[in-house]
Amino acid sequence: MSEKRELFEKLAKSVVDGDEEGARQLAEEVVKRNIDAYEAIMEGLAVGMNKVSELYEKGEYYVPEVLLSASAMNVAVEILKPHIKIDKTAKPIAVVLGVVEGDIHDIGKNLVKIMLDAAGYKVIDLGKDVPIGEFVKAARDNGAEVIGMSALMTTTMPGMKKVVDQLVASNYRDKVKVMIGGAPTTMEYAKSIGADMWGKDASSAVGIVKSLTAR
Ligand code: B1M
Repeated sequence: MSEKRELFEKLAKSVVDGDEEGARQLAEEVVKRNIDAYEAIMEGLAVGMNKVSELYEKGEYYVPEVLLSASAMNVAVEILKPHIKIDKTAKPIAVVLGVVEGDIHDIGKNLVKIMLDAAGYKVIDLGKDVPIGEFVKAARDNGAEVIGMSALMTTTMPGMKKVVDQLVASNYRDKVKVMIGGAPTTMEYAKSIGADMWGKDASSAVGIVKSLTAR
C-alpha cells in the first residue's frame, strides 16, 4: 500500500476511534508530507465518518462515541482546510448553504462547503438549525444564485419545502436555484418539493452547482 493510502486509512481509523490527538497528528503529517489536503479529507476523514454512521445504525455506537468521532474529524479538518488548493479562476458565484431548522447534523453540510470553497464559489454558510426565513433573506442580501439545504432527519426535511414555498411566495423563485441533500433525501423528494437538484454526496455538489449556474 502506498504511504498516502496508509495515511488515509489511519485518518479514517482515528475518526472511527474518536481519537482526537491521533487525528491531529495525522493531519499534521499530511501537511508536512505535502499530501493533497482535500483528498485526505474526502478519502480519509469522510470515509471514517461514513463508517461511524454505519456503526451507529447497527447500534454498535451510541451518541457519545459519535460525538467523539465528529470532534476528531473537526480537529483534523481545521488543520487541513487552510491547505486545500482553491480554484482561483472560477467565477465568484454566491451559494447560500445551511442545515434546515430543527436539525443540527452538520458534518455532511461542512463537507459540501469544503468542496464548494475549493471550487472557488463564495459560500455563505448559515450553519445548522437555520430558521426557514434565513435562507431567502441571505440569498437576497448576497445576490446568491444557489440555495443549498441539508437535512438528516425525516422530521426536518419538510423545512426544505417551506423554503421553496417562501421563494415562490416572495416572487424570488426564478432568481435562485435550489439544491438539496442529506442522507434521507432523494432526487424524487427534491422534485416533489420543487427543488432543482439533489446532491448525492459532497463531490457531486460541485458539478451540480456548476450546471445550475451555467449560462
Ligand atoms: Co443523529 N440521527 N441524531 N446525530 N445521526 C441520524 C441522522 C439518524 C438517521 C440515526 C438513526 O437513528 N438511525 C436519526 C434520524 C432519524 C430520522 O430521520 N428521523 C438521528 C437522530 C434521531 C438524532 C437525534 C434526535 C438523537 C437524539 O438526540 N435522540 C439527535 C438530533 C438532534 C437534532 O438534529 N435536533 C441526533 C444527534 C446526533 C449527533 C449530535 C450525535 C451527531 C451529529 C453531529 C454533527 O453533525 N455535528 C449525529 C450523527 C453523526 C448521526 C449519524 C450517525 C451520522 C450523520 C453523519 O454525519 N453522516 C446519522 C445516521 C446516518 O445518517 N446514517 C444520524 C456522515 C455525513 C458525511 O453524511 O450527512 O449524509 P451526510 O452527508 C453526505 C451526503 O448526504 C451529502 O454529502 C455528504 C458527504 O458526502 N449531503 C449533501 C449532505 N448534505 C448535502 C447538501 C447538498 C448536497 C449533498 O446540497 C446542498
